[in-house]
Amino acid sequence: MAAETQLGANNLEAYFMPFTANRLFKANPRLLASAKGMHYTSTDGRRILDGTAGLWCVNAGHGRRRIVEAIQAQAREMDYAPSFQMSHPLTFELAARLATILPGDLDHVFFTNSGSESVDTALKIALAYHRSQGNPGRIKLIGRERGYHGVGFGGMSVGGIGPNRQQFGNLLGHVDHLPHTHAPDHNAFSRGQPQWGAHLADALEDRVALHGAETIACVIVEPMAGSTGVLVPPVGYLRRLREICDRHGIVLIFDEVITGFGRLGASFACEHFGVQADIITCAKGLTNAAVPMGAVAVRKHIYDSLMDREDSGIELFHGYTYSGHPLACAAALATLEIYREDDLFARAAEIAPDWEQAVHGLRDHPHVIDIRNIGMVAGIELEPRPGQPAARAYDVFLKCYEKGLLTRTTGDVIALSPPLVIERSEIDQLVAIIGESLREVA
Ligand code: PXG
Ligand code: PLP
Repeated sequence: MAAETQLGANNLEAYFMPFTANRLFKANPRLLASAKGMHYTSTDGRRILDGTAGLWCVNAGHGRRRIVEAIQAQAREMDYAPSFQMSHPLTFELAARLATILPGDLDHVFFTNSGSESVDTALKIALAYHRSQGNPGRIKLIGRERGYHGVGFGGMSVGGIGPNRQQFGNLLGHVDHLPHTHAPDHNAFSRGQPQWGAHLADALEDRVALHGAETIACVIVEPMAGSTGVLVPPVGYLRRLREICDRHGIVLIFDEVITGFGRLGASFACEHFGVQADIITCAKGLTNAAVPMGAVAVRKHIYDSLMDREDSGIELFHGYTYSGHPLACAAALATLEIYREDDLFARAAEIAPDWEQAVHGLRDHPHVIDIRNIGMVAGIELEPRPGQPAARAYDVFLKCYEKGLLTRTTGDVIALSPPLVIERSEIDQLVAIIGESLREVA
């Protein structure tokens, strides 16, 4: 055990950081102390513009009083209620509220604590659904290259980011992947959805021909792939996936952990693209990230199929200690109120054209080889430094942070997703800092 003198925030050793270069970070730590609106304040007292809504999750901006007070009041009233064979009123209220904004007949909501748990839950519901339909042979899960579906074994297996899988080796079986949709030769510097690439969805027909539809449970995709570096779906691509799934009785899952709650300028990507998924996963913006929470919404026919049985036993052998945690429900209900009162999804749609214009203004800056955008998301791809993939973008991230802007990089892509409350002047400031940083890095 470490000596007592080593305890405290100055000893960085004990904490094993997630998805972080631990040794590099601990040699030069970046610690945030407080947050309000569009800004963080670091422990060294600097004000930092939040260009990433935390990790794509603080959609309504930081420190919203209504959410803080809802959490405080709930903590005083009841800390926890068991989630199995018991519940509390807020879970039902929240599910019903969500059903009113969820597209189509996505009317039933299962609660989790994160996007990763939502993904594993959605995959399990798809499998259980087919079984309830008398199709126990439908067990294959189809993901997509470059997909990110969190870090559980299910999400990792259907995911398509090499390093996230390769370190672990032991993945789920019966998984296949569609090709990714990134096509810079055709689509570089597209504004919004690229025109070329709807036919890439036809790879699903090839998978059906290969495996047989009667073996395939579901297809899971991010409607817009975020973590891999902002890949916007080509016009017509998602609709074509939907058609092929319909033709073959395959459950279509949209992983809306990033795209949910206004990020694209609509409640969900389903609504934005006019394509109905059978199951959607969400998390992040559900509580404005104030308390961890995720959710899985399923269409009526899936829920009904699971409920339609003779016995009176448990219909789904799945759940979490903290499914529908009271503090998370209180935070989510307050968050949904803010989204409605501020009409925040519409606001995102309204400022998205200015956002697009501003980020594409970086086109002629050094190192830039592509800029992609949709809603309040942008990806700026840099030419990698020879032999040092991701190093240049990481240096831009560090420069921006020094200059008071939080960005996120993945490979050589700078990914931007500010809170939806960002002002036009702040968009200008954000773009100016990135521009300066691009000029200063080698
Ligand atoms: N699915 C999708 C589409 C996601 O984007 C998850 C699942 C997993 O959610 P949890 O809550 O278990 O982390 C995500 C999460 C980044 C970044 O900067 C993206 C995520 C998380 C952290 C960082 O790209 N996405
Ligand atoms: N591991 C053990 C030993 C447990 O008892 C439980 C839950 O009771 C879990 C894991 C799962 O934890 P959670 O429900 O928080 O996901």
